[in-house]
Amino acid sequence: MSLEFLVGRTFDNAMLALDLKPEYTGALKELGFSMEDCIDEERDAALGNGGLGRLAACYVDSMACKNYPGWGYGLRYRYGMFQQHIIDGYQVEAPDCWLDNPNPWEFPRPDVTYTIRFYGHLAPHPDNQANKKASGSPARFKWEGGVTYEAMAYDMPVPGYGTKNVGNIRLWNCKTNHLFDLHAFNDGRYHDATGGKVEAEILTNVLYPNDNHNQGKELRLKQEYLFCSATLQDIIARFKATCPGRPLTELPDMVAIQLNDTHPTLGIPELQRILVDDEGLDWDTAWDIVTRTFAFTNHTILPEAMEKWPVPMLDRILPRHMSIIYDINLYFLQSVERKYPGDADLLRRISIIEESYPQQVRMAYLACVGSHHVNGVAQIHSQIIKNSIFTDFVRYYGADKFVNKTNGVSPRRWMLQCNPHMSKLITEVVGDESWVNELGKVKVLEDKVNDEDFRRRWWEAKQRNKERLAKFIEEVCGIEVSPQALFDVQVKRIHEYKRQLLNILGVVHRYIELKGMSAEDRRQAVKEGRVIPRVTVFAGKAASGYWMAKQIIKLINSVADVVNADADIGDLLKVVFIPDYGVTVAEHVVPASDVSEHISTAGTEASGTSNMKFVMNGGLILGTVDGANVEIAEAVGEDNIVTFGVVADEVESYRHELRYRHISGVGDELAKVFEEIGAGTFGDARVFQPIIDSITRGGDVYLVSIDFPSYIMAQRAIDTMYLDREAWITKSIQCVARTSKFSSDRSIEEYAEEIWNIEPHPV
Ligand code: DL6
Repeated sequence: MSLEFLVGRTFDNAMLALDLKPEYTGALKELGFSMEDCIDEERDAALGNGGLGRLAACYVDSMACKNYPGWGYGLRYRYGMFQQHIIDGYQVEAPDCWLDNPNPWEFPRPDVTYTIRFYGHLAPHPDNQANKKASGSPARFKWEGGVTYEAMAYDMPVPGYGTKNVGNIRLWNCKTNHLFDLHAFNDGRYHDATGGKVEAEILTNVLYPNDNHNQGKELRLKQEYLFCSATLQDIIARFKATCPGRPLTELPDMVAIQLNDTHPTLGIPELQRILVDDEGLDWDTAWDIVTRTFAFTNHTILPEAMEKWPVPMLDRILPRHMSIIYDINLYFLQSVERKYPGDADLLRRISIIEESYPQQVRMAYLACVGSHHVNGVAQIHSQIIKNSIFTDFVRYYGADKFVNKTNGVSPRRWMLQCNPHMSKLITEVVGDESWVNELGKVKVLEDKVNDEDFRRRWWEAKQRNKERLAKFIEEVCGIEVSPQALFDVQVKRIHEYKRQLLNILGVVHRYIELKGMSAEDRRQAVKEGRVIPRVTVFAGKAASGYWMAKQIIKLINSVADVVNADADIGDLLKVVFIPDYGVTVAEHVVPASDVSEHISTAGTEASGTSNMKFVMNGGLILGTVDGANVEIAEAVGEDNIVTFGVVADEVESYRHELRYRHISGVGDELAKVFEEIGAGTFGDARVFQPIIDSITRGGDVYLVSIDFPSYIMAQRAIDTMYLDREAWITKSIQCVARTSKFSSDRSIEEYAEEIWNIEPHPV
């Protein structure tokens, strides 16, 4: 269950999966069309913000390819992730009207429609007395009144590569069952006559554009519940249809539900409600079914991303669920109290209800209590959650409930589809295309590391990808870049913790150094390899309400304007911000990187997945000791990655020092950069002052000033490494040969075996 699926385009992926691309290309040619143009006509299905949504899409792909009987459930947003325009250097949002034309990749299922209730009141169930007397468990209720909407299913097929299995993403669309209020119409209240319809449509209208940030909006809560209720009703209906006569106590033997972060956590009280109120099971039997069915993936520890819903809001919109959550919490706390008698502080800390004003429901805790397993998404992250947000739960439940499932990405989309040149070479070495479903086979590339001809062709493949990206940059941004330069890219959501700021300040530092040389010095330095021509590429969206992130975009574009127009600098440094980053733009960028940056403050990035995509395409990583970078370093070897910066364990003490100003100043090199910005070199300095203040006066929460010197050194190390082209090619080949761990097939196999207890089931 995932509120986000960042699918991107389907056409190319489907042709490759069905091995139809050559025939289709030939047929289109006969008709006078080019396949590339045709592919470019498709709009991205952008039903997600970033890594979390793209991960869900990769996982459905892997389930299909590996023949696991699994579906994705999500919402069919009318407007997906907003389109980003850059105007005068600033991000400007426009709606993503991806459904304005009919979507050929979906099957409407009008027969699969469920009623979803909001508001209303609780009435005792007629069976209540008997039930309560018999079991002593909480009462059964009838939830009545309020408003009801209808959720209708749309299925998006996901064909598996090299198999007849087809995965499915079932997306819910909301409509009302009161299409027209004739009474209101007859009273002359024309607007009210269709008001219900309008409000219902609003529910699945728009994806909330927040990545790692919880806004706490009422409409979002309703979206989450609509999603959970429709999905749970559907799962029960499918269980009854496919296992006729079998009792619901067998549901966990037939069904496993994975919660993609806390967003679908209302599924837990919803299943309990269905089992107790609709199906008439007693509380304990129902709760046993629930806790054997759900498992929960945590994707972040950023406090601002933690979902909490105010009790009064939940109580008003979902009164039955609030009462169920109270009961879940009561039984949980009673059992904690039995294990650790008299520890009132533990009960306060571990309670699903936070005793703030107003009280809040801690969704991560509810997800943890209602699930049989909780997992993080990279080794370091899984360890961090055990030592931080879930530390009391680890003590209570024992460590076995808390596991790691390192993320992965689909080699179909992120190698075969986006990088045909490199894929062709791999296929040649492996002997066939089977590596696409069995990525371990790319290991044989190691045998080719000393093969002259292969090395030359490997380098050429990367060059062709860089040429393609250069052409794309010229078309989209109007900036000419040299494919001979080192391509250094950072493409991901714009967020202070991801530190695009560190990167652009590093670019300014480089610019100052270049400007400080005479023209002759520069020529000589290039000749001697002391200066490596560079193209620094940025792309990413900022949440529409995230002011600081939007200012960082403005800074990047302002620096780009000045640097790119500077005739002294020419091809030695170019800065590009590609607008409207999404899956399709990523497919252009990922195969073309020499270096990609994954430079979050240590301990803040749960995993990252683009880091995996870049290494799989023969690009080196410049990264901090964070998220999946750690495991990538282990896999490719310390020589094939450049790391820098403080480690996670040190972050808190640096923050403390910075907060209380025990560390003064920001270091000479960063001070020079701030002076240059302050002098107005990149436009009105007042615009950028708040960014500088966030470091010099705001406590520098993300430790930009602390990591800046080591970042500059790491960038120098990369320049030196790139000079030695032969060594670089070796590293690039080894990166690809050693990345099989990061296939989403491996992740899915782990989920299947260790959490879901399911086996492949080929059609
Ligand atoms: O697990 C997928 C992805 C990770 O790779 C990123 O490191 C992490 O930031 C992201 N988390 C979120 C959390 N959003 N919420 N809530 O997007 O998940």
